[in-house]
Amino acid sequence: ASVAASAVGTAPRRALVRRPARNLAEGQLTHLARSPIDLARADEQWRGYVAALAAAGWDTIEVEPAPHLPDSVFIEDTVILFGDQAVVCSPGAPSRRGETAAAEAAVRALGLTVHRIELPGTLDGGDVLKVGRTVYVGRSLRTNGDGVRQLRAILEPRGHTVVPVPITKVLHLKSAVTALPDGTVIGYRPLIDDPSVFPRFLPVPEPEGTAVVVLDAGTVLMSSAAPRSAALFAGLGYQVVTVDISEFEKLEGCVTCLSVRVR
Ligand code: CIR
Repeated sequence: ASVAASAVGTAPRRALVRRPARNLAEGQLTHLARSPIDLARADEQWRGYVAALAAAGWDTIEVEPAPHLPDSVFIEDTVILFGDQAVVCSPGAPSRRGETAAAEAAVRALGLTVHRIELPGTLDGGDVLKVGRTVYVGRSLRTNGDGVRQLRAILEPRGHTVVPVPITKVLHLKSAVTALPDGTVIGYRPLIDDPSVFPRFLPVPEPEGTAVVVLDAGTVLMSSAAPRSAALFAGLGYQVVTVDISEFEKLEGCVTCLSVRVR
């Protein structure tokens, strides 16, 4: 019924989400110092994020909550979708390995074909950025060479090109770069080892401005912590929806981490 829905025809647009764990405050930290988490505020911010997806025409599917897995809200890391193919990830952090079973059950319930990255291969969904048929994969602390090799073996026969990208300054590839609807890769230059791997790269002025969720061809969702980046995208003709996700940013999460879009 919305303008956004008409932009992509009549196909239902769905996104997986997972509500925050009760021990969210114990989530993994790699580059940031621990600061107190307000759980009530995190719950409220998560509801705001889900409401923003819904307002843009996305039906959200809630994966079974995991109240004792602190990082389970960051569902993006557990499964990657390529059309009707799902790749269940192999989390690089041992504390996160219990998160994948429910994500796998959710994508099976959607009728998708399921592939799996297996140990000793590790791969976090936050390291995977799709731009057209190109799949950039962060070679990070979480994703190892075996994980990249397994993903390549799944995707290359299906017409995707897997391009590994060394990442040393942030947790995941998508903590440093994401892409606008037209495929331009955006990122905060100091967080990126080598932006020349991306054919079209646009630097943004704030670290929280690196992450956008494409809601439709003309609309992006991003953190309210990056107003100058929001102004940059608006100036390029995009509609920008912002959400406050400060409690998740304290745990090195960003807007992309909180959902998996089914497309
Ligand atoms: C972690 O360290 O695994 C979580 N505290 C944050 C995960 C963020 N996910 C993402 O960037 N895709």
